[in-house]
Amino acid sequence: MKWINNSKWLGAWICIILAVAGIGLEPNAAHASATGVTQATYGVEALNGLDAANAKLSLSATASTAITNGTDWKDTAGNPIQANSGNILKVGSTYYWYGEHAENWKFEKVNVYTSTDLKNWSFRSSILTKDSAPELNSSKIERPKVIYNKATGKYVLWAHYENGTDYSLGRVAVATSDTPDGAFAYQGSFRPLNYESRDMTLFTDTDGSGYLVTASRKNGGANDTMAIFKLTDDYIGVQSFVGWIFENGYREAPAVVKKNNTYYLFTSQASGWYPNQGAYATASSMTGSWSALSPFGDPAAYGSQIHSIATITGSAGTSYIYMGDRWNPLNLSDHKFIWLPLTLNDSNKTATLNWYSSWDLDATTGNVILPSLVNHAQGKTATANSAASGSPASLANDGNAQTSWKTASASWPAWWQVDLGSTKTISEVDISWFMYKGSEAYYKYKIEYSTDGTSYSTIDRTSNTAYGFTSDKVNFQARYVRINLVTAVLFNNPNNWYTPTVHEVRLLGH
Ligand SMILES: [Ca+2]
Repeated sequence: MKWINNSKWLGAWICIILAVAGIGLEPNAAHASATGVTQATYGVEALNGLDAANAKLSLSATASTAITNGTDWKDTAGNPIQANSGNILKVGSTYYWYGEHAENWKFEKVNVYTSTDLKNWSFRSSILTKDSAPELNSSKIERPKVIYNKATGKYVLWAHYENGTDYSLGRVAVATSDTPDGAFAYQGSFRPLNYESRDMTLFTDTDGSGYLVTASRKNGGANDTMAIFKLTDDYIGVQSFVGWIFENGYREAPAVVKKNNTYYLFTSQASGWYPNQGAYATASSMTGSWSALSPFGDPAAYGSQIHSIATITGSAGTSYIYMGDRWNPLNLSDHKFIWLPLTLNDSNKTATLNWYSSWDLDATTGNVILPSLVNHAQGKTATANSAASGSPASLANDGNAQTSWKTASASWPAWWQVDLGSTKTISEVDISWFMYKGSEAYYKYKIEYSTDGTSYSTIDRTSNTAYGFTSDKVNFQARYVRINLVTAVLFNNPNNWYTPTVHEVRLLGH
C-alpha cells in the first residue's frame, strides 16, 4: 500500500486529504499479473563455447538459469506468477514463495509457489481465497507473510486486511495451517491492540519471538508512524506493543532481516504508486533503539518498492535477496518482480543495493553470482551543456546514486556526455533520474553515441514512461556517449518545472 503525505502539487494534496480521511489511495496494490522467472541470459552466453549438440540441448531447455529483472516471470507451467508483496519461507530443502493475487482491485487469492533453486518456480496451491471466509469475499488482502511456529507446528499467515471499497479499516488478518501449502484456516481480522495497521511485515527472531512491524497512526495521520508489536507465543495474536519508530516519517513497506546481531529494518517512502528512495535503520534488538534512516539503492530503489528480504543459507554461506514490487502507476495491471542481491556489511552496519538486470544465486552454496559487466562510464571525463554550482557533470558518473549533476538553469533539452577514453562495447545503459516526491516525472531522452566525437548515432527513448530508473539493453561501440534529456513529464502538472538532473549513468559492457 502506498500513500502520499508530503507533496507539492494539487494531485498530491488531494491524496493527502484522502489519506487524512483514512481513504486508501491505491485502489489495489495487487492487481498485478506478475510473473515468473527469467530468460536464460547466462545460458545464451554460455553457448558461445559449446558444440552444436550441447547448444541444441541448451536451447531446448526452458529452465531458468538466472534471476532476470524487468521481465514478466512465469511459473514452470508457463503461467504468469501471481505472488505480489509476499515472502519466501524454506521448509526442508524447498523454498515456498507466498504472495497475493488481486483482480479488479479486490482480493482473489494468496498463492504459494515452490522451488529448490530460487529460479524455477512451480505453482503449488492457493492457500487463502476470497471464499475462505465471508469477510474475504469483498476485501483487500495485501502484503501477506507466512512464518512457521516451532512450538505449535503451525504455519501462520498475516496480511493487511481492508474491505473491498476503501482503506478505512486498518486491520491485520490471520490464518493458520498444519502444512506450508494447505488450505489456511481463516482466524479473522482485527486492529492489533486497537492500533491501525496497514503496510506490514512479520519477523521471527532467532530466539523464537515473533514481531509485527506495521504502518500505523500515532499523531493523527494515517500511516504517520510505524509500530512494532510482539506476537503471542503461538504467533496468532499480538502480545504487547513494543514501540513507535520513524515518528511522523510516513514510512511504509516494512521488511526486516537479521544478520548476526544486527537487525535491519527497510522501508519505502509514501508516494502513491510511484517509486521512491528506500531507506533502512539498524538496531541491536527488535525493541530498539533504532538508528536514523540511511538510503539504499538509487532514489527510485531502481523502480521498485520493497516487500521482503529472503535469507538464503547454503553450504558456503548466507546471501540476501531484496524482493520488491515494480508498480506501473500508468497501468496497474503491469507489475514486475524486482529481485536484487542485498549486501549487509556487519562491521559498519550498512546495507548496499545495486542494480543487476540479470544475476544468479546458487541455492546450494548460498553464493551470489554477479554478471561480469564493467561500468565503463564510472570516473571517466564527463561534460554537460551546463552545470549548477556544486553539481558538476562528474557527479552523474561518480558511482554514487545519491549525488547528481544538475544544469545551471531549468531549460530543456539538456545534455550530459562522457568520454570513455577509448572505444568500448556497451550492452546496457542504466540511468537513475531525479524525481520530486509528489511531482514525480518520467524522462523522454535519447542515447547518442560516437566513436569520433563528431558523428553520432541515436537510440530514441522519447517513448519512455518509466519513473525514476531506466535500464536499456543496447549493443553499440562508442568512445563518447551522450544522454540527451529531451524533457521530463510530470504526472500531476502539465508544466515541466524540473531543472535537468541525473543522479547516475552507468554504461555496462564487457
Ligand atoms: Ca552520482
